[in-house]
Amino acid sequence: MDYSLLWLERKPAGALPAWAGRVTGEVRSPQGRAALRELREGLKPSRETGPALRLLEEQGKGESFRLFREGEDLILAGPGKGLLYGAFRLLEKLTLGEEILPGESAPAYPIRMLDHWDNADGSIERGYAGKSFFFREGKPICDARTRDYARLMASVGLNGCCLNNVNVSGEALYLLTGKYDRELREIGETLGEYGVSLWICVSFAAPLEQGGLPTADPLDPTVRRWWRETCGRLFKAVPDLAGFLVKADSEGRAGPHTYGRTQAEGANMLAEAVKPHGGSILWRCFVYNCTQDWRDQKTDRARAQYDTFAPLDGQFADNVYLQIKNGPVDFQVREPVSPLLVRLEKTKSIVEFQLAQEYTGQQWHVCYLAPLMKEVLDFTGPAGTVKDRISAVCAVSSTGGDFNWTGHDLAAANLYAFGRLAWDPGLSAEETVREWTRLTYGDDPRVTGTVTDMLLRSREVYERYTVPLGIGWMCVPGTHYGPSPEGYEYDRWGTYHRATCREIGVERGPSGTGFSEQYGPELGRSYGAIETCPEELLLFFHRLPYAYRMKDGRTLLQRIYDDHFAGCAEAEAMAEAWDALEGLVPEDAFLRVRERFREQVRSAREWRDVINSWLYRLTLIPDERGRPIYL
Ligand code: GCV
Repeated sequence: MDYSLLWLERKPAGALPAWAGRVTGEVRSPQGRAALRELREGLKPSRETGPALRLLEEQGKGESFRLFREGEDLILAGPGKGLLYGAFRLLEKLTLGEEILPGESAPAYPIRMLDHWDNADGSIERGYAGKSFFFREGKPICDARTRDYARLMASVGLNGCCLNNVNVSGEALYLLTGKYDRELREIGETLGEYGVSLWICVSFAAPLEQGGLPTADPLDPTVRRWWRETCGRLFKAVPDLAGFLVKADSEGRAGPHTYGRTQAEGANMLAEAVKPHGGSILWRCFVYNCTQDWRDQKTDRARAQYDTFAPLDGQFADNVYLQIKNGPVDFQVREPVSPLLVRLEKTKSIVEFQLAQEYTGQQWHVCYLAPLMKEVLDFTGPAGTVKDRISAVCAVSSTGGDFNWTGHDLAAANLYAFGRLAWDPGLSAEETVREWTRLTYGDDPRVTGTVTDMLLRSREVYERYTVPLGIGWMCVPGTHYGPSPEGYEYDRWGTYHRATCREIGVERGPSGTGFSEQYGPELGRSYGAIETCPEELLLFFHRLPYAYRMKDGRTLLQRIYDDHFAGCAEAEAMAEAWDALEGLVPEDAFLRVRERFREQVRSAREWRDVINSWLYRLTLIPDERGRPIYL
């Protein structure tokens, strides 16, 4: 096989419970049958009589499962999808050697999906793991990998897949028009067997671009009819289609604003068209001015999504989900939680994480994202905690056609953790990383200890040698890899740190852009005052002189210098720790990861030297410890 099965490679071994010797069940649904198949393949039952694992398929569309004992038998009960999730959970627990306890499990959210930014030509926007396995030469494809992808998804409880890039272009524009119905139906059925629904991205301008109409105005009756008829045909031809994901009025794409309409008018028009088919609309909130003049100090990109969408709360149809990136700007290694996630009272929302490590090392650097996801899910704002307020979760996928799916072997931990947290946001980042490490590399404590430790520290290490204290955006424009402290500074994207020889940062408190006030009075006050703002976000919220004293007495500049030295040294130490695992993990994995660490260390040193020397040249304030800081 030209790809691995990641955490599904390991199967239960050793002394299994008596019931594992026989697996029976009357299952009707495709997912129920898949559950039975997975259990038989995983447990290799050898008896015809005696204690058994029995599957009981119940009516209904739910996703929960129950486990209970009847004499010597273990019963796994639930609707088809529930059986599937239960089967994978059971196999995983047996592989980990954990006790199987009676109980019930249900997912926290009905939609738990991956958004693929795959293009029809086989490239992947911000893809760091090879070519698309969904598209080849301009066409969607369905093959054995599609099925194995679905198995991997189901094994961690994920149930949705959006096939194509939100920036819909090329042949992907015709996914809507009937040209690829057969391929979409096939992909939908294959994913559906494992409980994964199919979504596609559509262009808001489709009536104009594909439909030949003179406009895409959402209030125009001919446009509305076009969408209704297009959906009528498409949903019939592709029965597993769950709906559309839409990037509108964003980074140059058309949307309702193009026609002087609101975001609600745009989203609701599509919602009306998909509703008769049980479909939903995932409407992205990534709407901001991407043609800003850097001299304009009033416009603050961080404010944009809240300012656009909060006033529309209550105006969206019930099959619209507002899709909100985890932070107010764009997937930086450290941002505050998007205030919109804790603001909407009457509108469904879906949080969007980015497993594709666009700004977090592009799957060359190790950066375990579960701590970031937990920080977001557990964040409490004036209207409650994110995990209780959202209705769904999604993540930009990190997968591609590479052997290991995620470019960096250790980046698979992010995919795993996302699935587990989407099912149960109460889990901890530690629990998920320990599970993943043991499932992937076995139980040698030297391996599990090293790998879990480095993964748990990796985000902060990355943050330290790149952009500490919430400053963000010092990466190379376009590629977003490697340092370029002023790369985005005089550009149009609204991503400024406004560093001079005296000060650095954007003032987002009440005396500045007022962004902090979007968090309501209490939190707003805390973020808005320098003394109470969490230090890790200090330069996100405040503009400060380099001589500002941090809580530990160091100056701001010294802290930035120190972070770069420390982060880089930690990256070097992580690489050495990995080297010490030679012979303890499979050789091919060892070599792949070692190659990645070499690049991470090279890049970390570059970050350290470029950022520190740029600051030194700007300020002429030397490092108090006299370390070499200029190239
Ligand atoms: C898919 C950032 C990325 C773009 C991406 C965009 C988005 O700007 O750099 O590649 O486009 O976010 O999330 O829509």
